[in-house]
Amino acid sequence: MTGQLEQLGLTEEQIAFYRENGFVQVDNVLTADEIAELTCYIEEAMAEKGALAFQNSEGESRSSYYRVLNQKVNTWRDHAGMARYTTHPKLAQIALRLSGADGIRLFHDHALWKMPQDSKPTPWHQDFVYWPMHELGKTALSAWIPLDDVDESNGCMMFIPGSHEAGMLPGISLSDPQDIFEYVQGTDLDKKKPVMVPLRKGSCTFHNGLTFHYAHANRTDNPRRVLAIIYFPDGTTYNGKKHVITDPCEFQAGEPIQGGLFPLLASNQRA
Ligand SMILES: O=C(O)CCC(=O)C(=O)O
Repeated sequence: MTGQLEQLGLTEEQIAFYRENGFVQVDNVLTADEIAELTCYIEEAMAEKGALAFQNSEGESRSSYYRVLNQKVNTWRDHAGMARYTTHPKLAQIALRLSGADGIRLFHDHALWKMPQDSKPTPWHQDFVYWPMHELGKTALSAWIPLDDVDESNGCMMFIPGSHEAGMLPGISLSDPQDIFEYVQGTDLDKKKPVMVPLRKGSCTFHNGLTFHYAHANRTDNPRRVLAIIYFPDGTTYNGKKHVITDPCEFQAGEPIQGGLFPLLASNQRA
């Protein structure tokens, strides 16, 4: 087991840290060559028309959402190079180990650009509340992979340690945010100090879908470019909620989210 973890560049301590705090930093997860190739691919994907996008630069450049994020979803379905990185076995294996699930499926990827000038922070929020998943999915998690070095000046992330234990709180509007801390007033979480995680390119963070997280505004002259990949435990069922990723599949509530659009990327059977 330790040998397998070593190959992934992961330690038992990192797994324990993730389980306790709901996030973890993993250094050197991709090589410099991989980052260079991925950067080329993701730039192509962002420039393509037709990929499923929540927001893009056409006609929405002044929208309040765009000041937080310029986002393109499921780049992997339209770009074979992106598919290689979104389904990268090392990333999926790390997600499997951190989550403790028996198998891990892809929910979706998204390119997350925080544009320069007039940039707003990504407010404190949880992710799971937006995902159309039943309970089992509560170990669902994201890999957040910057393609540029990130720090406080261009949109690195912050996390509240242990906040994944708070359970699911109401959703937060990213463009007109409520204060998530209002929901945990008087609890220990209210007093927990955020942990800022600057990263060198090639490194990444993983965070649980319930962990409170935030990203600084981008005060530099260049876009902050990130590939985020969302994974969920095999066997997770659809909860019937409308969602841009699952709506076209016409799942019935209670059905497992599975099939070729949600591929099994890693499992204990295949490890
Ligand atoms: O990149 C950002 O600004 C926010 C990312 C985020 O909220 C996420 O990956 O869940």
